Amino acid sequence: MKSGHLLWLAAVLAVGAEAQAPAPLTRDCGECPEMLLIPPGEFRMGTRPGDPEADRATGEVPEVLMSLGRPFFMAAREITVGEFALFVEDGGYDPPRGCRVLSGGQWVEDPERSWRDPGFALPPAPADPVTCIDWEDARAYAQWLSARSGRSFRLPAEAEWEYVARGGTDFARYWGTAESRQDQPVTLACDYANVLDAGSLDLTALRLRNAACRDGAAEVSQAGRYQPNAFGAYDMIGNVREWTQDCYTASYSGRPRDGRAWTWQGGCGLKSVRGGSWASEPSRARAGARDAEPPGRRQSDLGFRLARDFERADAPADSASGEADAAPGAAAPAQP
Ligand SMILES: [Ca+2]
Repeated sequence: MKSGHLLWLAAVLAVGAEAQAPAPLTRDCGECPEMLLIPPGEFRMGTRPGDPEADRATGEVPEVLMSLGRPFFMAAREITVGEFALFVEDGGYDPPRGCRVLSGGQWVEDPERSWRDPGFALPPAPADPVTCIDWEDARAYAQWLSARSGRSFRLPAEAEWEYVARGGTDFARYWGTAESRQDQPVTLACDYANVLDAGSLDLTALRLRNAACRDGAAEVSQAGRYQPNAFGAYDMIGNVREWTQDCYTASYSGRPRDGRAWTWQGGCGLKSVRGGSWASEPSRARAGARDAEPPGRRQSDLGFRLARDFERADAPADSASGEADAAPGAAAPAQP
C-alpha cells in the first residue's frame, strides 16, 4: 500500500470517523477488484426501536455499539460476471446449474439457470454483478483470488458490511433521511441504488411496494452505475443482495463487538445476507435490514463483494518491521 494511504488513514483517525471522506482505492492484482481502505471506528449496528421500518423479527433491534479497531479493505463494487468468469476459466471450478429466479412474481427453482444465464431479459453483461452464486462459490472465488494475488481475500463480516454501508451516517440509507419512509416517495433511492423501482413492476410482476422513482434498471444493473456513499462504496444498497461471512441468528445478543464475523463450529444453517436487491421493497433496502439464506442458495438477486484484512504487507517497507500486523496506531506515524 502506498504511504499516502497511511497518511490519509492517520488524518481520518485524527478527526474521527464522522468526518467521512472517500477512502483511497487500491488494487492488489490485475484481476482483483478495486478495494477501499476503510478506517477503523465505532458505529451503532442495527436499528432504533422507534424506527417505523425496524424489523424486530430479524434482531436488528436494539442497536449494539460496535468498535472496529483496525482498518480493513472492502471492495468498492460487487463482484462482476466478468471477474467471476476469469475465476471459472482459470480455477477449474464452475458452479452447477440450478438457480432460483423470478417467474410470474414468484421465486422458483429453475434447473437450467446459472450465473451465466440467470434468466434476465438481457444476457448478463461482464460489468453486471454476478448472481446465482452460493456461499461456497463466493468463498471459492475469494480463495482463488487470494492465491493469485498473495493477499487474503474473504467475504465481509456482517458488522464490516454495515459499517461500510452506513458510510459514516446513522441513517437508514446512506443518501440521507429525506423521503426514506416506505409510505413516502423515495426519489433519492434511484440516484444511489438499483432498487425495486416504478419501472420494474411490469417485468418482475412482484406485488411489493416499490420506490416511487425510476432507476432505469428492472433487473440487475452494471456494478457502480449509481452514486457511491461517502466511503466511495457503490451498490451497498440494492442491485444484488450480498453474502457475508456470518452465521445468521435473529439477535445481536452475544455477537463480537469488534467487527469480527460471528460464526460457530459445525457450520450454520443460515448465513447473513445484506443490502437488498433490484427485487427488494424499500423496507428491505436499508443499511440495517437483515436477511438470511441457507449457504447453498443460488438466486438471481444474490451475489457478493469481497473484503480483506489490513495486513503487514500493506504497510510501507519502512514501517513493516515493527509490531505484528500494522495496527492503525502503529501505522499512523509512518513517513511518506
Ligand atoms: Ca431498479
